Amino acid sequence: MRGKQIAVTVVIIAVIASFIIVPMLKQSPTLPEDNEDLAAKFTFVENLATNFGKKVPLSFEVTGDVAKASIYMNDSLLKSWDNPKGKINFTLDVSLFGVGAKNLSLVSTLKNGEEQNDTRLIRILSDISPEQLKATVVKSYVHNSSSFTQGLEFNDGTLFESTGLNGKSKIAKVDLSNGVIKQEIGLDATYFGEGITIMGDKIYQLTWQDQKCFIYDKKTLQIEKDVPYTGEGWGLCNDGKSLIMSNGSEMLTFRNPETFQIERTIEVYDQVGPRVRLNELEYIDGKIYANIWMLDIIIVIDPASGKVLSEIDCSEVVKAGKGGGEVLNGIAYNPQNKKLYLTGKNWSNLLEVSIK
Ligand SMILES: [Ca+2]
Repeated sequence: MRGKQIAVTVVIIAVIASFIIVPMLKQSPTLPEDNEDLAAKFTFVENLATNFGKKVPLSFEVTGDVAKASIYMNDSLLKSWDNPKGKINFTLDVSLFGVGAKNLSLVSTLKNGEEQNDTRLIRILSDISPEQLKATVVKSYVHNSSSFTQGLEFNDGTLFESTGLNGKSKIAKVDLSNGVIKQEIGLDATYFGEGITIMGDKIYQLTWQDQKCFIYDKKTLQIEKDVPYTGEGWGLCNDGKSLIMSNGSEMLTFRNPETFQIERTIEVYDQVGPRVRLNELEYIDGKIYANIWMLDIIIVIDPASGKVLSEIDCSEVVKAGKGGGEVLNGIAYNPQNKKLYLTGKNWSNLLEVSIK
C-alpha cells in the first residue's frame, strides 16, 4: 500500500512538473530588444529550469569581433574562449551550484575594447522528491484561542509563544498542561510581532513589516535592544550558532546573533520549483522544519543545500486543533523529551504529534 502511494505521488509530481517546467523550457524566443546588437549572445531564452546534478548542453552565437568571451554563473567564472567564432557549445554542470535562481552571464570583450553582457535567469531545481509523511495527533492540550500564534519554541522545558497583530502582540511563557500564561510581556501597539527563537539567555522576536528584531532577556522578558533588517520578518529559529529567518519567500537567511548581519542565504526548492511562503520555523536534529503559510503542510529542509527533504501532511492535526482559528503556524520541539508540538493562529488546541 505504501509503495503504491509513493508510485501515485511520483506520477502526480511528474504531471505537475510537466505542466510547469516544460512550458518554461519551450517558451518562444523573446530576447530583449537591447540584446539584438550584441556581438555574442546566448542561443536560449530566459526561464530555463533544470535539476541539481544535471549536465546541461548550452550554446552561444558569436556574430561580431569578439576578442574574449567568458561564461559566469553569478560571480563565478566557468569558462573563457579567445577569439570565439560562430556557434560555441558548452556544458553547464549545475551540480557545482546550489539550488535556486542564478544568473548565467556571457561577458564579451570586443576587439575595440568594449565590454558586452548577455544574462539569463536559470533555476536549479532540487534532485530529490520529498518523502511524503503524515502528522498524527498523540495528545491534545488547550491553546489560548486569543493567541494569534507567530512563534513557538521550547527552551529548558519551558514553552515560549509569540503572537501577532497590532495591539495584541506579546511574548509569553505558557504552561503546556493547561494553556495558562505564566509570564508575558506585550509589544507596543505600533508593532506586529512575528517569529521568536531563544539562544543563550536571549529571546529574539521579529516584527512583520517594521524591519526590527527585538532582543529580550529570557528570564525577565525585558527588551534589551533592537536590531534592524531589510524586508519582512516571518519565522525564526536557530541552529545553536546562527539565527535562521524566513521572510515569506523561498529564502532563508542565516544571521549573526550579535549583529543580525546576514552570514549566508539558502533558497528552498523541491524538484518542481521554489517553496514560497515559508513561515514559522523550528530547527530539529540538524534540519529546518517550516510551516507553509495557507497550507496544511510542513516541509523539512536541508540547511546546507535548501533542498526539501520531506513534506508532512498536517490535515489531521488541523482538523483536531483548529477550532474557530486560522492557519497552522507553530512548531515546537522539546529536546528534553523529544516530543513535537504543533498549533496555529487562534487555535483552540495545541497538539503533541508523531510523524510517520
Ligand atoms: Ca518554532
